[in-house]
Amino acid sequence: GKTLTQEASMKEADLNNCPSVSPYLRGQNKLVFKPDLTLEEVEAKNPKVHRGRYHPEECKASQRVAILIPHRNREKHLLYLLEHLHPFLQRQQLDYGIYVIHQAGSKKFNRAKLLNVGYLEALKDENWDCFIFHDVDLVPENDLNIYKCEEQPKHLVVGRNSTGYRLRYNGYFGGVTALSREQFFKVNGFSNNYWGWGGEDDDLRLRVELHRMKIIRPMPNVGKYTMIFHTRDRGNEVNIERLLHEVRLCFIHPLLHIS
Ligand code: UD2
Ligand code: MN
Repeated sequence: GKTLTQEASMKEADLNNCPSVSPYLRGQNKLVFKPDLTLEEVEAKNPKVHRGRYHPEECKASQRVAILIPHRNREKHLLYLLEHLHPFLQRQQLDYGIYVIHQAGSKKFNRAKLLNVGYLEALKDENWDCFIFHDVDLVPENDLNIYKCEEQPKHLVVGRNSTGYRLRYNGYFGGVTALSREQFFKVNGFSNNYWGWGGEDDDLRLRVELHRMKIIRPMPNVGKYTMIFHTRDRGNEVNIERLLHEVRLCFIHPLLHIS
């Protein structure tokens, strides 16, 4: 006879591909943040998620997507994000896993390094096709903002509530980005050298440009996020060296420009 896993994988092989547009999408969604939300409630609402992973039962997803969330001391934000992201990703019929990469201790925060660690660790579980690098405090408002990778690196945050939903500046690449396994490998990931707040997102953009890739974005009415209010965290003070790193990079590579 066949083993259970063989049977399961045969079943999966029989499935049709998921449609190019999921029938469950709703578009713009009004977000509500309940002050007394608990993890148990979020778990109860997502019975088909196991250890942060889910895949549609009715069809075969086109990409396996890992969501990587850098984290320290933002428990409430994490809860709100998980509450919204699980149903959001399921409506998109994705085969996905959510990873929270936690920085222990109280030394300077290093978002970029955490995301590099997440990429390498997640690949030990599964040969993920696509990686979404995701701030803990950004909740997507519109499920037409598809959490899949494209031919070019994708910046998903066109606008946030706090900045009037406009692109912060030309070349802005922070918040939530989608790079395929190959794209992220090609640019050699993030720099590990940005300790504290700022610069690592612009550095990644420069890496992308150096490899002659072009950043794409969803339509402004689709790439909308609510950033849950916060002040600057202790241990993530502004990194005054951040501009120095970039100027150095642009000096070595005159093709680049800082914007
Ligand atoms: C902006 C970018 C962010 C990053 C950062 C500079 C947007 C929307 N986001 O975020 O992607 O480039 O500037 O570093 O433009 N975090 C913790 N605990 C901490 C500190 C940070 O969990 O103590 C994580 C968390 O996922 C957070 C992210 O790091 O969302 C970015 O930190 P932030 O939210 O304080 O910075 P912000 O909003 O200026
Ligand atoms: Mn933030």
